Amino acid sequence: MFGLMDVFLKNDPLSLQKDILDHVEFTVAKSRFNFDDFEAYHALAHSVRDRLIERWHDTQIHFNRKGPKRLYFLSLEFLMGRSLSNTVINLGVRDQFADALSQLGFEFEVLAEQEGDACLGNGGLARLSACQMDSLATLDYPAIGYGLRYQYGLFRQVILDGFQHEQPDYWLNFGNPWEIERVHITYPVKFYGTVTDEVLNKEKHKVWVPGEVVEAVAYDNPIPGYGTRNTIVLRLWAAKPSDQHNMESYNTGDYVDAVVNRQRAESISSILYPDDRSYQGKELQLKQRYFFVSASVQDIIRRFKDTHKNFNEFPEKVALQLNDTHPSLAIAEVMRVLLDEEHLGWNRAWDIICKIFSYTTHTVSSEAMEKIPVDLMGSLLPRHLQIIYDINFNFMEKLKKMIGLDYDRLARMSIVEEGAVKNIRMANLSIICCHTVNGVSRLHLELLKTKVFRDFYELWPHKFHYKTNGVTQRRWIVVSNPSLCALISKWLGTEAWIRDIDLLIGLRDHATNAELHQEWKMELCNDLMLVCTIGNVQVSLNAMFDVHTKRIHEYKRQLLNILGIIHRYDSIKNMNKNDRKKVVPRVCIISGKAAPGYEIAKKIIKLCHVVAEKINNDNDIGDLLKLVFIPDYNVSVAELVIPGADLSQHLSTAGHEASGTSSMKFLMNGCLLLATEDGSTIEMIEEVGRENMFLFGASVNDVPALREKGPALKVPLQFLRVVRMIRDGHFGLKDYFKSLCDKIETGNDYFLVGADFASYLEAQAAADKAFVDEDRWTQMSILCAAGSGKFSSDRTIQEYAEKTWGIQPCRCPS
Ligand code: DL6
Repeated sequence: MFGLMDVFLKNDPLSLQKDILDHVEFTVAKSRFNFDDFEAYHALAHSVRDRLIERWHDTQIHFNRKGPKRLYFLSLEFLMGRSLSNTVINLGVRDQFADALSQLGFEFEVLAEQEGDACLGNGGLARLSACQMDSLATLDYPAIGYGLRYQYGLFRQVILDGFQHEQPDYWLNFGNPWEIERVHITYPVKFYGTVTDEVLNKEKHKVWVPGEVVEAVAYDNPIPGYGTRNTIVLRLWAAKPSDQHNMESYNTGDYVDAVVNRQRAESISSILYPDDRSYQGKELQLKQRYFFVSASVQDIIRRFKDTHKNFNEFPEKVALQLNDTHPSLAIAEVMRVLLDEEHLGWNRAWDIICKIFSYTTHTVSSEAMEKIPVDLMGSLLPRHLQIIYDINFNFMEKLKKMIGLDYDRLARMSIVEEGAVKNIRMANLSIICCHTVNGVSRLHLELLKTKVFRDFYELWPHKFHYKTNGVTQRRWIVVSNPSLCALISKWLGTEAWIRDIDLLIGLRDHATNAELHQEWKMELCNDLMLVCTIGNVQVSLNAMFDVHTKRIHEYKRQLLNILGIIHRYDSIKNMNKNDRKKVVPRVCIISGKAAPGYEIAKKIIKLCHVVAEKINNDNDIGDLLKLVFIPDYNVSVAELVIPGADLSQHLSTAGHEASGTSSMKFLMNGCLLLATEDGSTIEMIEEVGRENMFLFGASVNDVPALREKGPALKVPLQFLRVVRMIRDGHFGLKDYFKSLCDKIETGNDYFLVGADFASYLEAQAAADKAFVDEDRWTQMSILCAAGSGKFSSDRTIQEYAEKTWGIQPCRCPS
């Protein structure tokens, strides 16, 4: 008999080869004597998955035995990227699999390239969720992630003649070996209908009679921890037609229409909305949110009730984290279940709500906060609207007693926004019902306290906290930069930093060591992968690789970068031969997607292309300057680009980036940062020292005064000159770019591109100067990596676990 934790699956070369070939034969259904790379990848992925499932089952059994408090992490977006390399590294079987494959005549890295990216998210928030899942597993926390299994992930960006076009990402086309469909784990999700009163045991209860029911089916994606047997799960919901409802239409004889209508249910989980900052209040978008929330809440309550007879212990066993307001309907849903299905009564239900929910906001502006039109909510979720009104009524009554009849403030703090269109403010709902509200950097919390949520902060200062974001070193060093990983382990004398990132600080002791410098420089020169990614633009390997990758947004100021590049080009053109010899060759790389409806962002992409066309084809300047736009930025592209970057740019207008996480990945990889003092950059200055960064621009305190100056704001001549070049058609399409230039005209320049231009050029000049001093640059680079430990998601998650969720590690025996 096997006992718990006995390992079924062996990892010796013969066992692994047999497993892979078995999967070729029986899962992929190809002959084991004849299969290609793609088929080999699938067989390999299934062999790895078997090992994941084994550990996941053991972890579940262990959690069930121990019965710890669990974290339920609700997020509408997870940007997971590829799974294979990360999984084998976390399971500790990468080399074993690579050996087994090589004996079968395949190369691990080649097969890994066969995998497509899982892009079930837009940007920062979504990739953060993926990093946090990795840390939750690694740190042995009993957690489950919940989200939506979109059939179409974030659109693919295709560039045609320099313009962005969007194409659907039907990522499941070739199957997804990393998920397990749980046909038996399904829940009905209700929409529309009416609410009636019913008397049960002499008490009045509300009964929601739905107009439509859709089935939620679970797809489980196991997430392995590193250096532990613990494997947790990301459970994604897919919509399927339900058999519970609409039988009427079959009976009326319209069979074909009835089937077609059923199929429509699947559209709920079909597409990820591609806007990263705006909620459009569309019916389908609201349906998606409620669909994933309702299925998750049913799953959570079912799990709790498996082992508990009543709800007394619910807050001791359940922590629910809202990743921004997208899942905030969960508040009304748990309340509804406790009131209408469990019949707990308002006071008990409310007491539970206030103890279990926490909320993290990822936004800095009040305008970007999510609002749902009351009419829409009332028609789709009639019972939830009633509950939200009741929560609001109670809150308003309490508030009046606390602050008096200050009607302006009461109106601002109300969950219901009055106006031509009445809205439900999801952020207000979240703050009122959650025990903790977290920002994602120290500066972000300051902005929440003083601006965005000021009224609430003054009422409940104890609720407001911050947990500076972090990223996982497993993905962003170990997987994506194996040579740097080996170098760090060699110099620290241990691989323990992969689980205990604080050890990275030990690199400081060697920051001036000539031998390390030599090896580190070799590592920094390792730009080949990046060069391959660039494609057909010829570049010099001696150049500085200067990278700016993130969603295209006015506040992220890719425009400032492009204007700086035009200035550099113009300056080189006007230099004599001798001066040109002193120029540091640059390869400028920009990459990122613009939201499909964001016209100005799309113009920025086109501008980048026309400028690149001009510069890259100008033989007069040769290798001194190149500009490349890498299309379709995603996690896999980031894994190639980040290790090869020398300098990375983070140019947000101060006060606009809640945290920023790509900067953390670059920093860990020893890439120097050219940045404004915004979001988490401020904390990076404390960790690595101002002298090891290239900082520029207005501080968050300067920004309002600069904006107020309007047309009187001074901008440098160089700025006027480069804008004039675009206006005059130096790069073509002058009419097309007119609106872009108008946006940065003095008096109109909300994001202060002109105001920060001189200081930006100074920081760029400082970067050039530092780059030619190889020893200085190398030392700065080592110190950046050494000081990056704070920005691991392990630290973030530990802070959340201890200070917000109140959960403990629960380690599965090995
Ligand atoms: O917290 C993760 C990430 C931050 O690092 C970025 O600064 C912030 O812009 C981003 N926000 C979003 C917007 N989503 N919403 N809501 O992705 O979050």
